[in-house]
Amino acid sequence: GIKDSYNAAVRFVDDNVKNGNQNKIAIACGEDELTYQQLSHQMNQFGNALLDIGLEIENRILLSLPDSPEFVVSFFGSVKIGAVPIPVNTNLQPHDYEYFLNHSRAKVFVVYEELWEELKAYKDRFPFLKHVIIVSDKGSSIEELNFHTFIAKASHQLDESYPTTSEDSAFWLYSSGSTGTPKGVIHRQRSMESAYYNYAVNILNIQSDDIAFSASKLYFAYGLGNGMYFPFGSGATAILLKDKPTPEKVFETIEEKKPTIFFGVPTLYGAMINYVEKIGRIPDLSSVRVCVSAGEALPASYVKKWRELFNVDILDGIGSTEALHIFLSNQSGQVQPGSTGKIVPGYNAKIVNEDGQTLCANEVGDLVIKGDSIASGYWCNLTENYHKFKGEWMYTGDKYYQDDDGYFWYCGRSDDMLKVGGIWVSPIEIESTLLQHEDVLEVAVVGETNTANLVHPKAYVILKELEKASGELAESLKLYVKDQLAPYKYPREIEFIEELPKTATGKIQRFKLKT
Ligand code: 3SK
Repeated sequence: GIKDSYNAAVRFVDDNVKNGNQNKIAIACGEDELTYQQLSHQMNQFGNALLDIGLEIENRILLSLPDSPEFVVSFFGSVKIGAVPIPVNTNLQPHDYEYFLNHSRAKVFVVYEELWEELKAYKDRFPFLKHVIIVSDKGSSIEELNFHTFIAKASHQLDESYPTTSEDSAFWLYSSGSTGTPKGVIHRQRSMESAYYNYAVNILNIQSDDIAFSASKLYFAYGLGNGMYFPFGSGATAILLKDKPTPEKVFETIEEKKPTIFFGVPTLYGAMINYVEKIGRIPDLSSVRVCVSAGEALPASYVKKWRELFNVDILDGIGSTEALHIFLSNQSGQVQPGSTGKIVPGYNAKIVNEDGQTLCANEVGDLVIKGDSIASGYWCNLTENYHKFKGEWMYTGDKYYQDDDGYFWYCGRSDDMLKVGGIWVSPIEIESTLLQHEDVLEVAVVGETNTANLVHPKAYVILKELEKASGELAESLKLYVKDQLAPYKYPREIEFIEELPKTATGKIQRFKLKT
């Protein structure tokens, strides 16, 4: 028989039903609420419906859905039968989805209607895709593909003994690389349990009466834990927000739904602080016992201001898609503003030099970590696997030092990647887009830090005809990128220059452009 039988959908959904939480609200999303019992039924229906169309263990399913019950049902319905869901960003360009569908060879695509309306013209370019399941708010006219029609006829009983083990692939997430082609990060059935225990239990002390609200979307590794398997792990409630998390919408949701744990990223905390100053009223955050930030380093000024406004700590931490969730974090009562805190119990960390030797306190080097939530590897990418995973240790790609008290201090990336609003952005992808513009001869993109210490992409551009340089052209170059890439990637600043710093072999020295 199969040793170590384990299924994450059974653990995070069905076990709540078995343990007496069946009538508890698992998901609150706008007006909709789903109990654990209802979630389990719909998850089983989705799993059965997949089996009905011939899906098998290890088949991949791409998900591009807003935060919603349908996201959770599709995710765990797939995991339950051993199929592998791959949540992806909902705001990308057709060529990005073409890449995901073809690189993963997903057989099923669960997608919201407006996006499919845009993508269906390119259907011929997705040779592996066999079934498209549409989630529609409007009641889609394409009956046979409608999500709710798809699951309606299926049974809500699904045998729990489906033969997955803790080592089986459970889901993938795509992580952007500096070459611009995202890597498929493979996570195992047991990864969520490990990240849940290490961070949500050890750091947040999450309990069944907690209500979790993540402004970061479920398709990010950060949001997936915050808004789904952290609350489910302890039988708590997840609040899901379908819309864009503007400061106004986020405050409105907090005041209405009264979460006890709130998760955001530094740019959102900054925007929320500005919003409060603008409206001249302090929103009621008294339900929130702890706030969390990750994605990029949280400016110390935000931690202090937030405490003044709302009398609650923001715990800053750092994680990665490959580690699945946060592995360095501040802890309640021991917040060290500006630092990323200490190692999360359950992980090990060390700072090493180029030869892999451990460095002493206060010396800057590469942060490497180990722990059970770390991915089993990248899909079909031997070279990147060699660089990232060395035995049990994973290279985070971040430069750090650890002070005498054990706190970790972030010193930048080991590569040229930028984090903008918590999302990785490849300078090379922006550069290749700008290079397609008829007026652009050469270009280099770097991260520019603003007064609050947050990063945005800035492009240094050499024009074919120098005299064309103008504010108007700069604006039209920004729009040019916005039209071709996901909108968050456009350069917020453009500077026209006459020469780029280069090595003797002609490589652009981006670090020399950083101010
Ligand atoms: O960016 C981060 O710090 C992060 C945190 C948790 C999970 C995933 C990521 C990328």
